[in-house]
Amino acid sequence: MNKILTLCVIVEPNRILLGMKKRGFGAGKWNGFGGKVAEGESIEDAAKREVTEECGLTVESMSAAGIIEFTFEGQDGILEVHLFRVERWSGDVIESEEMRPQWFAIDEIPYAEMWPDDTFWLPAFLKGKSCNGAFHFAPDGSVARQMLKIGE
Ligand code: 6OG
Repeated sequence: MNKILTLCVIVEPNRILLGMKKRGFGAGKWNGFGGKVAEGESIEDAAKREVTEECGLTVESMSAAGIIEFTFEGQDGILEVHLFRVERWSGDVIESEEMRPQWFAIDEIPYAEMWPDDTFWLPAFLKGKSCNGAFHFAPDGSVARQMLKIGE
């Protein structure tokens, strides 16, 4: 079964806000903020809700930046992750039960402690491009196959 998720990346010209996932799927990795879309909720509303829940900020403006599908060897189902670029926000960054947020300089992104797909699409995303694609993970957690279309 397909699951629809969101992933919001909060960016400034020279830095990016990531969160260290403290528990659950992807624990121990830095990532953007996001999660599952609840029943009856729009994908945009879900994205904004997760940003507030996970790092305390209120999204003031964001734009859709592509969809990436993730599959895992030996497992049924697809994770359909909707990417958003958060351009304006308000409030203060607050650590949550799920995430420990931290700003990183654009040239110091901790790729070695992130999902391995990020090295493929995040550099283009940070240049303002849209990223659509699919990643298939091997049982050891590496990317076995990938397809990526970088847009405007
Ligand atoms: P919860 O399970 O906490 O939402 N996510 C991924 N992000 C990247 N960069 N790569 C992946 O490769 C991912 N799989 C899931 C989507 C999980 C959060 O993690 C993202 C959500 O923001 C497999 O509700």
